[in-house]
Amino acid sequence: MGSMTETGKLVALTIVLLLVSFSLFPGGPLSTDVRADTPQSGPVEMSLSLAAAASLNCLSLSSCFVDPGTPFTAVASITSAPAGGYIAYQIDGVHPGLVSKAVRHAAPGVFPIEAPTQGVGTNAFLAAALTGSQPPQPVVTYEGPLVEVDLNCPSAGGVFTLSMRVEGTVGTVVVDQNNDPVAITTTALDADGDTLADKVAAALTVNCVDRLAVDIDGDGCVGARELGSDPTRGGLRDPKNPWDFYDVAGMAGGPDGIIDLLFDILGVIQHYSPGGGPPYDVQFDRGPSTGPNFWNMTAPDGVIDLLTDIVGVITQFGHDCR
Ligand SMILES: [Ca+2]
Ligand SMILES: [Ca+2]
Ligand SMILES: [Ca+2]
Repeated sequence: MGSMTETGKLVALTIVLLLVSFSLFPGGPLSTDVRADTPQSGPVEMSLSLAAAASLNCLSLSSCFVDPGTPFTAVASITSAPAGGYIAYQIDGVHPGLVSKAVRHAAPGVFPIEAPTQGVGTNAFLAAALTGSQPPQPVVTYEGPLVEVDLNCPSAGGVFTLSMRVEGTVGTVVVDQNNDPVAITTTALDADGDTLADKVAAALTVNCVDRLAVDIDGDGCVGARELGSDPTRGGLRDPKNPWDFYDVAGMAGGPDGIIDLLFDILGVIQHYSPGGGPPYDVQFDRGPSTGPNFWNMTAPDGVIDLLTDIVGVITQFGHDCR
């Protein structure tokens, strides 16, 4: 709690107990590439996202890639305010292995009474603010970024985890307004030393690796290949589109990095299902191309037909990312 006053602490704790359900969402004016999950239905939701000037790719709900040696910003936001509004926030986060360069309040116009941010230069941060200095504090329904933390991917690379936490007494279960239980089961995590255990409420993995050297979308082609100009080597594709390299598991084989007749083309043909019934199998399905090339295909659309799927895999015959 650091320098928060006792009154502020109580208010902040109350709000923290409300804000125990977290999600990822594309938020904040800094965001250049973030990943969203399915919007939650609860009255109070928080999110954790990344922003960067360049070299940021987020492809799963909880994993992003940043080039080694480049800066990025973690953004903690409120995405759904309580219906009755609120008067304070507290964000508690950890990022082991990454040292913060700055911790900022992101909504000073809404929360002018700011507790000094804590943790700059360490592996954790704590930030809290109020809408007013004395009761009755103005009640707000603000939704958007609350706290920003500047970090840097080490030149040597590595994989790091950002987490937001809530606190509670061991043995209790905190229930948020969605009735999502958050069990407080350990005192092993108590970064601020207040004897209240810390429960990891949400985490986001940051992969500090060269995105050109890895297969970010998991389709079998590394980024450098997908951005190349030779389609037979995996080029003229999108390193973030997992559906644009039609390598499947036909004839009981697995995806093998090359699109051939026996496994891939025949595999799709054998699952021909223009109506979506048997022998439909989603792994052989693709959605229509978005261009400019036929193989720039989209997510499975529920049918395996001639003009999209079979033609789609045939146009990629011989394309090789091995
Ligand atoms: Ca791709
Ligand atoms: Ca194959
Ligand atoms: Ca299809």
